[in-house]
Amino acid sequence: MEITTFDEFHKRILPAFDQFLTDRLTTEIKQPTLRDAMLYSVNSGGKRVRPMLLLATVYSSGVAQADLPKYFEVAGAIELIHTYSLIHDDLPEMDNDDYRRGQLTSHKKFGTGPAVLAGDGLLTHAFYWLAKSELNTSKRMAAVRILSHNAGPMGMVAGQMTDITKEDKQLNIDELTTLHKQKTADLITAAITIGASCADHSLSKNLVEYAEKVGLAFQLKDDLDDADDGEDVDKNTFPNLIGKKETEEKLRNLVKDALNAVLREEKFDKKLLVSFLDYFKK
Ligand code: GRG
Repeated sequence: MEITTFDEFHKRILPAFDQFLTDRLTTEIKQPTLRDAMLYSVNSGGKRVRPMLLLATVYSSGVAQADLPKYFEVAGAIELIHTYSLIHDDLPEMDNDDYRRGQLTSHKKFGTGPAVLAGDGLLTHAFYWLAKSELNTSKRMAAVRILSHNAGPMGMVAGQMTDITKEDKQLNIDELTTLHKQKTADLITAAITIGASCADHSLSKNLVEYAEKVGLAFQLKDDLDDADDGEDVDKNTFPNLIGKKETEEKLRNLVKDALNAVLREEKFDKKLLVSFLDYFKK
């Protein structure tokens, strides 16, 4: 039966994907403290938005549901990178958070050294999974190239560096947009573009535009949610820079642009990526 909404897709695919993550990390990581720390953060209640976007893009490109497990290593690699970035972001020398997703952060549970190493392990292991995946060589190389470009010093790591070094300086709109694009949007863009390229969908300007708009919208929604909770009062965020109302307007425009971009995409079933946009209305 065809899956027509992102929520339904998430519900149907997630159990097997979660099992895959746990089984593979449990069998592959032999060092017990490292294994425990890596599994603790991977299984601490993340929404799995990035891997599900990757798999939804694969499915929307015409791959059958039964064949999606062939893409679990690639989708898993994105989740490992995302998890490492959160562990390191929470460290005392970065954001210094005690809790994430309602649970103790990695360094609070295991200590700072083990938390750094759990992050290092997840980052490196992501590329092991990409290299070992069932996809053909050119698809694997494309995935390695896109992920290292968007998650590394040309993408997410650069954004994080700007974030921690410009903490005391008020950034202007362009600087803040670049920071958010790198820190948050680039990994989300990678999920969608890797999904398309793995599924032989010719990567168009439209899909890249959808991915970039969704990536930035993701950060704006997170900033608005945190502002509602009274967090981030003196941080570089859009609500602090341009106000809540204007940030909401900006978010609506990003979602509208993302919708228009994906609707222009040819030879692609648009239903799942259109319905993902409901995420920004919640
Ligand atoms: C340490 C190199 C390095 C990078 C850290 C991602 C990041 C860069 C920092 C996190 C800061 C943050 C909370 C940004 C807001 C957007 C975002 C990435 C939210 C968390 O993503 P979700 O909502 O998280 O997908 P879950 O918990 O569902 O996995």
